[in-house]
Amino acid sequence: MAESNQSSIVSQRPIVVVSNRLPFSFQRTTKGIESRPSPGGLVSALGPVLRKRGGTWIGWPGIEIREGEQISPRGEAYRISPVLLSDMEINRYYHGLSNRTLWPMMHSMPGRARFDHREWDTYVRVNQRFAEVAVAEAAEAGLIWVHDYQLMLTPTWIRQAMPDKRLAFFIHIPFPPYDVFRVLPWDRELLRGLLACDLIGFHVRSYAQNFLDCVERSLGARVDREALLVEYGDRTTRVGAFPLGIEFALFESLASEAPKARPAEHKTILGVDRLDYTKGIPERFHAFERLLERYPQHREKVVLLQIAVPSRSQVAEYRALKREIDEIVGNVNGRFATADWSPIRYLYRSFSQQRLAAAYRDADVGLVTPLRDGMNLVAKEFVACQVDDPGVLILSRLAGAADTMREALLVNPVDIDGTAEAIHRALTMSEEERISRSSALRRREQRDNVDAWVDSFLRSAVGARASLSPFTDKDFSAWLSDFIESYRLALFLDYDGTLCPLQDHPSQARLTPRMRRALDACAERDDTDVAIISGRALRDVRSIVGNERLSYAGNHGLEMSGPGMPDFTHEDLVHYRVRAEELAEDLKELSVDGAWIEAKGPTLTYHYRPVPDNLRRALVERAHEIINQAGYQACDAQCAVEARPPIGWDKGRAVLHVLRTRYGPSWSESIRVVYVGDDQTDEDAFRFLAGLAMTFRVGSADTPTAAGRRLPDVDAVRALLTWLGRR
Ligand code: ADQ
Repeated sequence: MAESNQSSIVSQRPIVVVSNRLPFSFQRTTKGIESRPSPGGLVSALGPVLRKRGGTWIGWPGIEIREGEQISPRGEAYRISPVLLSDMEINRYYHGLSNRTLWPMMHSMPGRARFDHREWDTYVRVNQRFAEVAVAEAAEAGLIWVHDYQLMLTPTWIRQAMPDKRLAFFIHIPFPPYDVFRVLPWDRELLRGLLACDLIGFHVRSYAQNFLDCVERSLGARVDREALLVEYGDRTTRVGAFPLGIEFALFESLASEAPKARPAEHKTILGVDRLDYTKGIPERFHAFERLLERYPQHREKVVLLQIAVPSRSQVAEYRALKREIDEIVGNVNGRFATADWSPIRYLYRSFSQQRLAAAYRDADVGLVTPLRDGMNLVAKEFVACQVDDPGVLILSRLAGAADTMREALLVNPVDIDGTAEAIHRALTMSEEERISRSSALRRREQRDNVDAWVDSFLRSAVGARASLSPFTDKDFSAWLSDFIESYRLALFLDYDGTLCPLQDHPSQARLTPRMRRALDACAERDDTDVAIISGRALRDVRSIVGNERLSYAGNHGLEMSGPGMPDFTHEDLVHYRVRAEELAEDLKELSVDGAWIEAKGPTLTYHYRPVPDNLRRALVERAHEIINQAGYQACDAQCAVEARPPIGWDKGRAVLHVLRTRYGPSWSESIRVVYVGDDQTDEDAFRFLAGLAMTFRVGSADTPTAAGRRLPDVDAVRALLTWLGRR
């Protein structure tokens, strides 16, 4: 089916939304559990989409749900599926790893972060649980849409269970630069989790660029900065900037309808925030204090009204912040207050949207000064509510919102003097200028409202699947030129899955003429030594490749032969030839449904590629049992279980043997090493060579790897060999 056809079908199908919290708050009453929709743009924007197409919203309900209790709100046209979490899980996954580690790290405040492996383990488990619930709900869905930093690993397991399902992610907070993100002990895991998606959305382009830097530098992924694409193994992920908007019409009408207060005796500067250290509340108070110092004409004429909604009070930093703010308010008021005027009015509580809208409308200045903020919706709500005499928005240039809200007075929130000047300018701004700025801001927010955001995200999420253009010489030059320079090159290549695609039967795996030419070109160079390192028997791999200039390692390096080194057979192998024959006998009971045994002298491989998926697990488990009982090591390979003698020898040890024999103990000073493989058994070599060589893992992005980079498929390996052959 054509891709565009497919995407229009996808776009009609139900959606599964996954977020930390459900879009309702629940309360246990005598009549059972009662629910109330949570206020907020995201809920009101996604609700109608879910109602129209059907679907499920998955999240943590925020209260303990007992066995058999129903929580789906009555009359709702979409399903609610709770993920139940214990107190311990909430503590470690939510208050811990999410709010004490990821929140400060993502806001580029590593000094506030703490790193605890137990919390990480719980984060992993809880993310997996969210994934399991999503998979159970998503059979019919055209899209699974996961939200925010609490669930960055969840896509991993969804992708494993549903390789073809459309899977998208939106990050509501900033994505920090590489130098900050890599401080996280689990940076690679988190990046890999996100890359299981087809689309990752950020508020602004610079966050997407930071993400591209991270996946390129930490994971060795290939990125296209123009097209905003990431290729990681066999998967391509699109990234993009989707600046979130608000329910503009709702705020505008709330502001128009709210009862008017009597004319104020003073001007009002308004701050509205969750009480969070990223919001820059102390800095804002200090800037206001500086204004009163510098411009005494504003004393007794201006009030700073700060509405702060309590937040995350389980976290010590937030309690400390509350104390700090109380103290600053006390100091400033103590210093400047007169008998009938206090400069700061500080309300520590939540406001209804109606009261909030009235406060926005009646303010002369909206003071939005976060130290870092993914977007910041308060700035947008303030703008939407300027229905009468418009107030002036002062906005931190460190908020995502500043990317588009250019007509605001932009400030650096840590520059106290600069912010004080901006407040003075706002308080004294002419009506004409206020109207010009406000109407430009309002027009944009009206157009780019939350519905437009949902539309554009969904269009991208179900649109045609993207892929990067094929590898060019430029890619390999960037990766390898500085590394190889003019050194001699030792090139190690796995065979099956690396030089030719995996086949049902190993005898069908042949080099294509183009691959053979690329390989021969490398082998013909005087400054390049090529070794094929395979799980096949030595004789087999040598005859199938058939180029005598190459070295060969068979049985994962237990036997080796090639120019420049004496033939090698591991000394313990003689003991295993007979035992391997006996093991082959024992395994015969598993030669069913097309599964078969490849005898390779001292080792053997049990192949189960032809076996139907649902029968594989039992066979593999039994194969492991039989192999282990026979005193061999059972190792999983691609649709196969290898039986290897437990003699502490693997591809890593074999590579080291070749390098030392051929080039001497100080080989790393005289040559450069490149290793390419696709298999679990190549991981031993990747680990051994970490920091010593350039390593590439071919194929699926799902399996973690110790290799420095990934290549999507055998064609990319051919492109690499072609480049190496003519470098
Ligand atoms: P938040 O950090 O919560 O959101 P923000 O975007 O400003 O920050 O949203 C706050 C919301 O809470 C606003 O809708 C506001 O009206 C409401 N609110 C604040 N104080 C309140 C009070 N006292 N009473 C009632 N309501 C109050 C995260 C990211 C942001 C990103 C959003 C959405 O940190 O950068 O913009 O998600 O993606």
